[in-house]
Amino acid sequence: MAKKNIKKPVPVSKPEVKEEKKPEAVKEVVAAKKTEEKPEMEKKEENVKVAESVLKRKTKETDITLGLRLYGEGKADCNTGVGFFDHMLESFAKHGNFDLKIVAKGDLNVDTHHTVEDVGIVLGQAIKEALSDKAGINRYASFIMPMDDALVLASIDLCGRSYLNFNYEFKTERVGYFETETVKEFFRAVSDNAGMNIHIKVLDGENTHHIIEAMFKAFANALRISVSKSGREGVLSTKGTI
Ligand SMILES: [Mn+2]
Repeated sequence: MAKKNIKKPVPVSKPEVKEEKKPEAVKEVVAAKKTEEKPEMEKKEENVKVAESVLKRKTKETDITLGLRLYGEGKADCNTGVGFFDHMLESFAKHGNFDLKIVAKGDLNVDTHHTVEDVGIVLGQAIKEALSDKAGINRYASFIMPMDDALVLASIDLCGRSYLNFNYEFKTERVGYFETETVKEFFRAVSDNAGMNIHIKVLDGENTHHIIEAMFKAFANALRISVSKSGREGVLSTKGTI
């Protein structure tokens, strides 16, 4: 790890989480969306119209409220107190066409680890809950995301079992005051809690910001495709359940 690349940590003891972002607001956002008509979606599969969840998780380290709509419009409002992480989560929502609202108050006076990992835990739980019985979806998807110098593959299987294949070592320790080693912890937490295989491979790239952003966008696109309707009936498994 090249020392010269390590920026001095920006003081993070006062994360700027806006006061008006109360937990109830997430419910209001999702509840409001329920009233918006999506006729062609609602006619098809039961799991499409309920493919959303609102979760709250509080520990001594973090307090997180998260609302997710899998078949959304790419709208996001993420306030974790870590600017680069908010940027990644909003990219994830935009490119996955999800609606995502997150208010996370973590122990940023320690570091960004707990906040990033715990948002991954709650996002994984929300994906699992929103997917319901997984009937009629593609289940698998792979996506190769170019972003300037970066080229990143994400391949996922919503199989109900967790597995993470992520062996990329970042050349820089931080982007802003986001710690790059937490990217792997984020995807591990999503995999564990959604019950999802996630493979992420960096095929090329120099710039750490680009590489991480390409990871989130590749993952978003793979998830968007895997939760999309396959046109086939039932669950895609010889076991009859996933
Ligand atoms: Mn960017």
